[in-house]
Amino acid sequence: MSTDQQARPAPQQPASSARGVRAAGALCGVLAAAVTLGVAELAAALVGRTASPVVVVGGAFVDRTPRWLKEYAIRRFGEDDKAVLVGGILVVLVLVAAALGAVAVRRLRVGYAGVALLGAVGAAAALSRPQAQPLDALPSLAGALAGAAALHVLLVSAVPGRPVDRSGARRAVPGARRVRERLAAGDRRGGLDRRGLLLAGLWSGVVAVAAGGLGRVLLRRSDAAASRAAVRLPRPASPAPPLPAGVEVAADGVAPFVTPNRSFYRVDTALVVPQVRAEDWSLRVHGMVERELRLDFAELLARPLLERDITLTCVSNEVGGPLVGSARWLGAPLADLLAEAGVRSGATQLVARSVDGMTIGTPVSAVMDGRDALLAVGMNGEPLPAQHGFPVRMVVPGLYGYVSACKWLVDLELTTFDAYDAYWVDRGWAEEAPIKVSSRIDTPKAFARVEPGTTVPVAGVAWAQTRGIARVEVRVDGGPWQEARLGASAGDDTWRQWVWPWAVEGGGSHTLQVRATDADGVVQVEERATPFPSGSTGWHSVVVTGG
Ligand SMILES: Nc1nc2c(c(=O)[nH]1)N[C@H]1C(S)=C(S)[C@@H](COP(=O)(O)O)O[C@H]1N2
Ligand SMILES: [Mo]
Repeated sequence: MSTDQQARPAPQQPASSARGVRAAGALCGVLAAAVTLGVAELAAALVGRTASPVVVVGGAFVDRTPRWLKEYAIRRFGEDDKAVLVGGILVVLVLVAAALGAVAVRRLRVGYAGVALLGAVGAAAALSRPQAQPLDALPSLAGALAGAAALHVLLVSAVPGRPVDRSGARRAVPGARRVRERLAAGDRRGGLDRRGLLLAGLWSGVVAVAAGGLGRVLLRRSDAAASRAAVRLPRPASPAPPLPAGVEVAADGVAPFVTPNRSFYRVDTALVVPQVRAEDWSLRVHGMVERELRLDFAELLARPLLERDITLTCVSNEVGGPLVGSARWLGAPLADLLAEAGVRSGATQLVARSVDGMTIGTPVSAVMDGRDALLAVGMNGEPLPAQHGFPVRMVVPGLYGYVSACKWLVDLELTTFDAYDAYWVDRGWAEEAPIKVSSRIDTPKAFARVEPGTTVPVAGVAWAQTRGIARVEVRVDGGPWQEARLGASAGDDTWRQWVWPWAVEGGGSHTLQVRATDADGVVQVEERATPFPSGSTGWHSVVVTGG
C-alpha cells in the first residue's frame, strides 16, 4: 500500500467494504487457527506426546459420544469414522475461528478471549484423557499463545494505517491499544490493506506449515515401525495344525478363510494409532494375585508360545456385517501366566489396560477354562501390525473384542465385576459377552442379477467360536430350509465357510436367508436385535433379482 493512498481520505464507509473488513477478519481468524494447530503439533512432538489438540478433543469426544451417534457413525462411515470425526472437528474449528476473526476486527479482546477459550478447551480435553500427564496441556496452551500472536499480527497488517516508517520498514508489532486504534481507524476508512494481509497471511501460512510439518516429522521418529521391523518372532512351541484341505468352498466372493492383516477389520477408540516400542514394553500383572509379576517383551517371547487360528468378532457387527475376521495368532497362553501370579479366590474379572487407557474386562473363568486365551505377539506370521495392537494384545476365543481383545496391552489387573466397570460396560454394554452363533451370505450380493434356469452358488461364512458350527441352512423366499455344504473345520474357534448350489427358478426378486446351528445345537436366533448391549441377532437375508 502506498503512502499517498493512505493519506487519501476514504469515502464514507460503504456497507460492502465493511463486509470486506469482516471477511478479512474471518480470514485472519482461520490463518491464526492454522498457526495454533501447527505450533501445537510441534509442541506435542517436542514433549513426546501424541496429544495434539485435534486428537485429544476428538478422543474426549469419542469417550463421551452417545451410543446412538457411535452406532450411526459405525454404520454410516465404517472404518472411516475416525477420519470423519477429525474432519468434523477441523470444520468446526475453521467456522469458529472465522467467526472469531470477523468479530476481532472490531473487538480485538473478544478475539483474544476466544483463542484463550479454545486453548483451554484443548488443554481440558487433554487432561481429561485416561493416562493423561500434566504436560499434555502444553500443546494446546502453546498453540493458543501462538494463535493469539498470529491474530494480532494479522489484524494489524490487514487494516490500513499499518505503521510504515520513513525507510519503508515495518515497525515492531504495536501493542493491543494501538491495534485497536488502528482497527477503529481502518473501520472508519472502510478499507483494507490487501498487500499487508497477503504478506502476513503468507507468513502465518509458512509458520503453520513449517511448525506442523516439523512436528509430524519428529512424531514419526518416535513411532514404533522400526521396533516392529526388528522383531524376530520365535517358533511356536505348539504350532497350529495345517489348515485342512477344503476349509475354503471355492465360491467366488466368499471372505477368504484367513483374513489378510491389511484387510482385517479394525475397531478401536484410538484416533492416532498408539506407538509402543517392543523395547519399552512391559506388562504388570497385579491386583488379586499371590505375587505381582512384571514381564518385558523378551521375557514374553521366551515363554512357550502357541500358534492358533482364531476368529475375532466385534459386538458392533450388524447382521451381515463386516466386523469379523480370522487370523493365525502367535502368543503366550494367558492361563499359565495367571497361574504363575496365583489368582486369589474371589477374583472374577481380569481387567486389561492399554497404553491409551482403554480398559477391557474378561471373566477370569473364561481365561482359565482351557480355551486358548493368548497374549498375542504375532498375526498371520508377522509381528502384530500397529493398528492391531503392536507389540502385545489379548485374544480370547469366543468373546466379543470389547470384553477380550485389548490391543497395546500394558497392564493386567485381577479384580471383581462388582468392583470395576471397564470402558464399554461403563457405557451400558453387557459385562459378559460371549459371541452369538451367526452366519452371513457373502455371495450373491444384494441386488445381484441371477439367471433363471442356472445354478448359482450361495455361499458365506458362519461362526460360533469355542462351540463350532454344526450346520448351516439356506432358504429361498421363505421356502423349506436346505442344508448347505460346510467347508472343512479348522477347529471350534474359527469360522467356517459354507455353500449351497441354488437352482434358480423364475424371474422377479428372490429373498435368500441363512441360519447356522452351533455344535451345542443352538440355532441362530431369528428375532432381530441391535448390537447393543450384547451383540446383534437375526438371520441375514439378501434380495436378488431373477432374469
Ligand atoms: N486398546 C484397545 N483395544 C481394543 C479396542 C480399543 O478400542 N482399544 N477395541 C476392542 C474391540 S471393540 C474390538 S472388536 C477389537 C478389534 O480388534 P482389531 O481392531 O484388531 O480387529 O479390539 C478390541 N481391543
Ligand atoms: Mo468391538
